[in-house]
Amino acid sequence: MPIEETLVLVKPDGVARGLTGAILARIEAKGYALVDIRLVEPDRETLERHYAEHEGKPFYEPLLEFMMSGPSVAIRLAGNRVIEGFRSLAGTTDPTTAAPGTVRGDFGRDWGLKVQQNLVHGSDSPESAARELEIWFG
Ligand code: DAT
Ligand code: MG
Repeated sequence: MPIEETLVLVKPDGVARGLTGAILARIEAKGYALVDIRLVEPDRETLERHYAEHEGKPFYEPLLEFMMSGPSVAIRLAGNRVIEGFRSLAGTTDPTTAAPGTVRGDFGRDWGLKVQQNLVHGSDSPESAARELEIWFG
């Protein structure tokens, strides 16, 4: 059983809406281990590194602005195949159509929604996880 680590962010909308606890409850119920957790207020440079793969895309600037709109919670999370497992728990990127039972499907609001307001981030590969954990936890 490959024990992995991944980076999870509860994004500014999740923190502002008071959903951090509900999201952590799902993570803990799944059995994942919290290795480290902290409240973060990233500067633009940190976010440019984190979202480097999306530079130049139409949603890039609004995404960075949104991520600087308030604090996030950064979590170093460990577990068996946790990289893929957390993304399954999070649901697909657009909350409008994310499956019920997922964080984005259950908590993503249908009204006034922007795709970037999808509550959580999870690394998408072992390479991304290593890179992102270095950015957020050093
Ligand atoms: P994910 O967060 O599911 O890994 P991603 O890496 O493709 O998705 O995109 C990063 C974030 O950018 C995503 O959480 C929300 C935002 N985003 C992605 N596609 C978007 C789009 N078409 N319009 C607006 N925001 C988008
Ligand atoms: Mg991604």
